[in-house]
Amino acid sequence: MRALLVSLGKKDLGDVRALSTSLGYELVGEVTQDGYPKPKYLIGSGKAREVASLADELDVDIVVFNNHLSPSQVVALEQLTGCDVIDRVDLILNVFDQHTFSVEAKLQVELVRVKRNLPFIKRALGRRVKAEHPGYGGAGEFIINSSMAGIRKRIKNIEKKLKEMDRRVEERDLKRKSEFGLRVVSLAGYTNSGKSTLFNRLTSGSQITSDAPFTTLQSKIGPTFLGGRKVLITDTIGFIEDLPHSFISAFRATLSSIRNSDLILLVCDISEDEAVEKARICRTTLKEIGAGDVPIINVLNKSDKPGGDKPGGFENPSAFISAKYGYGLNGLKGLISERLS
Ligand SMILES: Nc1nc2c(ncn2[C@@H]2O[C@H](COP(=O)(O)OP(=O)(O)OP(=O)(O)O)[C@@H](O)[C@H]2O)c(=O)[nH]1
Ligand SMILES: [Mg+2]
Repeated sequence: MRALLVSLGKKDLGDVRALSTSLGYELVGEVTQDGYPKPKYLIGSGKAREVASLADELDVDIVVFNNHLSPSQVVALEQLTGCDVIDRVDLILNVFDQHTFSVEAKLQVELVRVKRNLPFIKRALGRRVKAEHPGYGGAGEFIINSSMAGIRKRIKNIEKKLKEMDRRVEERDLKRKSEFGLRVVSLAGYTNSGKSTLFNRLTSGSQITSDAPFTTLQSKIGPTFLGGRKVLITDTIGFIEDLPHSFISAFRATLSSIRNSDLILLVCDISEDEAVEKARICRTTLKEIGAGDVPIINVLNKSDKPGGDKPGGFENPSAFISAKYGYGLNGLKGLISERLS
């Protein structure tokens, strides 16, 4: 699938490139524009026409926006370019679909998708039904309302199931603490920063790791021994810039392992130029998921890579490690023991 990336504002293109590549898209061009969002196409009309002619010239199948688009902007852009148009949220959802195997993760992704599609469905349904059954308050209105009621019922149903899962997870976490006195250390951080690689190092676990965003979508818990004491380590879904609130509320149960932990290891890929900015995004997301009061250790990972030797901008205590090659792990374990005691 040949893809053209479009971005409005000074946004980093790294995430959208990585997400597109992991979906197998061939990136054939990029168009960026500075300035404010416009109602019709998000980008200016002149720029939108430029995108359309470039899409034609480069034989593009899909136009991927690095921003959020409204339903009417998607329709307008599809009409103008003659290509499929998706935005940043669709892109993330498509990547999630690839790695979603558990019932819980499937429900969470479905919830985000159904809620997101609601205005699209209402619009499309309205057009079709009203053409067949015209007249306000007539049969057309009735069909639209009853179809929308079915979709809303599905949303309520998923939310109920997820709430139940959330309750079970909270109960289990509480029991671990109160009955067994176990301390829980959670791995959190930007997607692809090396959380699962570190999890495997600390617990001898076998979490799947790969150089692609959102490889992990489900929480995993494993034991380790620190200073002769058993400690539980959890690995979970990574964060990304501009994650819509709908994801955070849908993934509440999955993220509760972070919320209920005694200590967070904020895993950062220190070799990236955006490391400090990504850590800031993660700290904001941690607050949004209700984990703002849990103490944090900055774990500066991938220090073996070129550019991985610059601590600039990180507060103490920070541990320099390479989860891949196993450097710095004893220092990190010492720091964890110290913070848990
Ligand atoms: N060079 C180097 N590569 C690393 C290091 N740690 C992890 N990686 C690589 O970085 C990529 C991502 O690692 P993961 O452990 O899957 O990262 P993650 O944070 O769990 O990613 P998601 O689950 O997708 O959010 C993989 O290709 C790892 O081999 C490291 O210390 N050094
Ligand atoms: Mg992972």
